[in-house]
Amino acid sequence: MRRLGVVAVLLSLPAWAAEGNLLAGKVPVQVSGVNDPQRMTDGVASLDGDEWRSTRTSVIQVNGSAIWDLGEVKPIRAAMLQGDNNDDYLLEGSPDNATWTVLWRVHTVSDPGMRLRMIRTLDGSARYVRLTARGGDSSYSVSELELHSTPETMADSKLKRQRGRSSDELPGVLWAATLGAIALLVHNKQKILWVLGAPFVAALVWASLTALLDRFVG
Ligand SMILES: [Ca+2]
Repeated sequence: MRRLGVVAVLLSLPAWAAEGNLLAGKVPVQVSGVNDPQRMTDGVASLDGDEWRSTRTSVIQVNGSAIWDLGEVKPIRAAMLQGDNNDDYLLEGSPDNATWTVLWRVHTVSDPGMRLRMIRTLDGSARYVRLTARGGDSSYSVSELELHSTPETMADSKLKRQRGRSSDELPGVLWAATLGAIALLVHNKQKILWVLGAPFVAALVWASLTALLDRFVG
């Protein structure tokens, strides 16, 4: 019985952690020119000041957009967005995915890298929410976006932050190099190659495993 209680608490943790965030865990219903849009609503932001293009960020192309469906028209009173510092982001709302009004013009900030912007004085409502980017240096990315119907549920301190890696391609390259090195050693049965190559292969295996863990754990 006690074990069941623990399981129930664990199962309720994601909802509890995302309390009040209308976008928590939602994926967009429409995406154009936006890479990895799920990263904007997975509950994990970049470290403040982290680089704009990383495994924590969703890169938005010029004229790119993402649209989320909240299921029904809901009041939107507060929002926060962590994005590249020197660009403007635009959040618009719609009752029908056809007519749009501006909910929040997200301003630039002077400190470099991924930076959090928050607002608690919004007075809009929407079923559909659209995010686009403009201005700045045309290098747009967002790591997390939250919308709240009441300002009280939104808090900077509740937002989890983790450093992103600069590239998704590195693990693939590492695994290819590791498998290639192992195949070479197996194929060449000369002892000297094993002696010289073993530390290299061990280092590659270690780098590949840590890159894999980094991808799935953090
Ligand atoms: Ca995120």
